[in-house]
Amino acid sequence: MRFMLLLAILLVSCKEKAHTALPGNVAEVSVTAKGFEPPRIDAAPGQPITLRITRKVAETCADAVDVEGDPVRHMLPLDVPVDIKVKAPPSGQLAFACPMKMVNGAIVVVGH
Ligand SMILES: [Cu+2]
Repeated sequence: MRFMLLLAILLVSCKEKAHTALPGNVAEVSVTAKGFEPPRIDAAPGQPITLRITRKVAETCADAVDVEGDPVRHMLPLDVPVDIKVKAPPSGQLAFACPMKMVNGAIVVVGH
């Protein structure tokens, strides 16, 4: 399980696209057929962030999202924005994923 998580984090880290600025600390994320878009959100250390996730496709296993360190599974109804308040870690990243951990995303801490 740990290995899978590490693998997922590595896969996410390797994607260089879709760095997102965070006006108002709201990060808009869509669930599309490709997964979380963008899959990676850049953040400052300890930055409070509202993840606003909207599922845009009916056919996806990402009809819910688990955030690392958060015991609550957040359901994602179709076309309804769901706000999840999180805090960026001091360094590294905060991963989020569908319940089966097949669709992955992360808040990645950059800069100091
Ligand atoms: Cu899944």
